[in-house]
Amino acid sequence: MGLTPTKLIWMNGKLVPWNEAKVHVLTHTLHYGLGVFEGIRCYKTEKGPAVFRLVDHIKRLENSAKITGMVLPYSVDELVAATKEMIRANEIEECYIRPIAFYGYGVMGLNPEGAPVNVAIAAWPWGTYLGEDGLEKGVRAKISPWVRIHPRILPPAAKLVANYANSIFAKVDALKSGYEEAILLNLDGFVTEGPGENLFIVENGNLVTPPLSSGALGGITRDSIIRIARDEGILVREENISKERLYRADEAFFTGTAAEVTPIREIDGNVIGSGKRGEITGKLQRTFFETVRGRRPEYEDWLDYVE
Ligand code: PPE
Repeated sequence: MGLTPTKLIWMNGKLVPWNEAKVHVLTHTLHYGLGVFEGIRCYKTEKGPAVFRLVDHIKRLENSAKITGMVLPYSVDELVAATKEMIRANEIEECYIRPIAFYGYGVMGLNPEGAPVNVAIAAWPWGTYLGEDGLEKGVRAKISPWVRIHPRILPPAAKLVANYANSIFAKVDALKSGYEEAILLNLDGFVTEGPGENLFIVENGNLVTPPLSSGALGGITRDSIIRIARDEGILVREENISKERLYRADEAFFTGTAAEVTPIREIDGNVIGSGKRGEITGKLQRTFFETVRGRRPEYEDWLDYVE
């Protein structure tokens, strides 16, 4: 993804010009991977730019930090205010927001004690994650030869920088094999998620998604889709999904801040359902986009207006 710079990045309490938001090469997290981050989207609405579930994302950042033993030098309220201040200063209507907390310069060696905790929040325009075509027609996915990190190895419940090496391996393998996205199984052979998305299937009109105990991240889009589906009268179950069950699903889709709601039309060469965006997937996708763009009063609580 080529980056399109915006004007300012919030860094440790100040707005700094995009090109000046730099770190030292002896930044602790750069060497050992112990940093935590978030991915959030801001959408254009009739009432101005609105950040989708901002507080929930910042709370997850704080929880990721807690899981890894990092103490954030800012409160949730301060980071929520900083995010909105940064968007206003950049005068952008739609963007992807990337808060990151990392151990900075000061100590080397594995023990991060004594390294300062730095926090930055950047934003840039980011279109569709898996292509405009993907949103409409669905993507082709491959079950990864890489196994999703087990909770006794690294904490899959945290958005820990180091976890993403596992995701990158799976993503690159899928792309090299001619697919658009990967699906990772856990050590027991059950479906967990994509490298940067949660996964749902439709079976006989019901939604099924792997439980968080499978090793999937507690996605905020996942949570939103569960709520929307239940409100629309669709039964949602959290159950282990085997590879075989995945192959014979009526519909399948990914959810994520970046990926939004992206249908899956093929897995390992097996056509899923009709090979097109499924009916229930399409319905949930429509409601999701109406929600984030402020056209669903019942989900208005999820929007944090910037102005
Ligand atoms: N699982 C993983 C591993 C994951 O990284 C994400 C988000 C999700 C599920 C979905 O979570 P949520 O965004 O709360 O619905 N992945 C972020 C990073 C993507 C990237 O390529 O960078 C994102 O979507 O922002």
